[in-house]
Amino acid sequence: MRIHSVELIPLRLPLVTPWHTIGGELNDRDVLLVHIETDGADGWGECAAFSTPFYSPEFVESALIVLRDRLAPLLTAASAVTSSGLSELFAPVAGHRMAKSALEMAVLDAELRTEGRSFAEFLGSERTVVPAGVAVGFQDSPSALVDAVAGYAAAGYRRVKLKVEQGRDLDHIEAVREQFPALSLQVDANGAYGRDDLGHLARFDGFGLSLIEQPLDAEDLVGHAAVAERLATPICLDESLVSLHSVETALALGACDVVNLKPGRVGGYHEAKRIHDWCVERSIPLWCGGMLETGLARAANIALASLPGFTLTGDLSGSDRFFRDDIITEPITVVNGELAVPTGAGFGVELDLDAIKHHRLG
Ligand code: NPG
Repeated sequence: MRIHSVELIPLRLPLVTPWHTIGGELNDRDVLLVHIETDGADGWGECAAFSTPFYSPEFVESALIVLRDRLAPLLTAASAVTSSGLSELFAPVAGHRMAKSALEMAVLDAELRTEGRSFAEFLGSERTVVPAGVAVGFQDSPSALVDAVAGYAAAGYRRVKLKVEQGRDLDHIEAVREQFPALSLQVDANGAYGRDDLGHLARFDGFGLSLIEQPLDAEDLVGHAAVAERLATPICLDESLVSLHSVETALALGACDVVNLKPGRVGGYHEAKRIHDWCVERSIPLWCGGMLETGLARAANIALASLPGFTLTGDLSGSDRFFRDDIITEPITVVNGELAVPTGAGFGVELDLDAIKHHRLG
């Protein structure tokens, strides 16, 4: 297919409640959308980067520059583009995986809409629903955390992930576990601990957690191997895994037992599918991570998570978890603890152009 134009649309979407995380508090989700016009259907993509580089080196403005000045020109200059050929087309640009993933999404959406196929069908998925899981940000006290978890449990969420760091961990997890003895519970440290904290982390083993996510720095695979050796609770990596190669390396070193797969972080859905297939062959449990996506990437992630290798519940919640006013026309809703896999062409959601106009930055 030929790409006629690439439009970059920065948005600021207010969050339903502030999100307290490593490195601060978010009141809004700044997000960059990509809209392409082709000789077939239009396509839409979404960049996972946040407004500041607190989670990964990329951020909205860096992605905007890379997309505008580096990636989009490669795309519009090519005489024939396929989503599966983009990693080669984008090879002159090192890194910037979230920016690349946003453009890949738009091309994939356009391809599938042109063919009238859904993303789930393209992936070869057979499930019609996936379980809904929720991530809960830091709360001021264990009791506030228990209240927040109670709300999500009542809304039907099948598993809950808590953020943890030194000083906001043992008593917070304990309070939730005491109140919800049977809840499927996991924790995410976003690299908040160090190699000296192994003894402290070992105390997490008493809470019946399904996993501990990214306890140490993203680059410290050797340290993670030591944590995995010491703890009975499975270790999952997030920030450390940026490609199939890094997944292979982490597994080879014994740095993790479980993979959190985020398409934006690994450069797109094609690489995500390769990682999925590699993990399935080796029986490595996978789940789909979340980046406070709008309904667009959320819909795509739900389809991805319907593949058989996703044996654990992901950070996949309804639109109302984060946004009062999402940018898709039909919100994504949790029904009986599950989310429906979209069946429409492309990612299967329609963009609300008025909402996009309303929230557009600049
Ligand atoms: O459900 O979309 C969601 C959010 C899940 O916690 C979540 N994402 O580290 O996995 C993470 C995390 C995150 C949130 C990272 C905000 C960075 C910023």
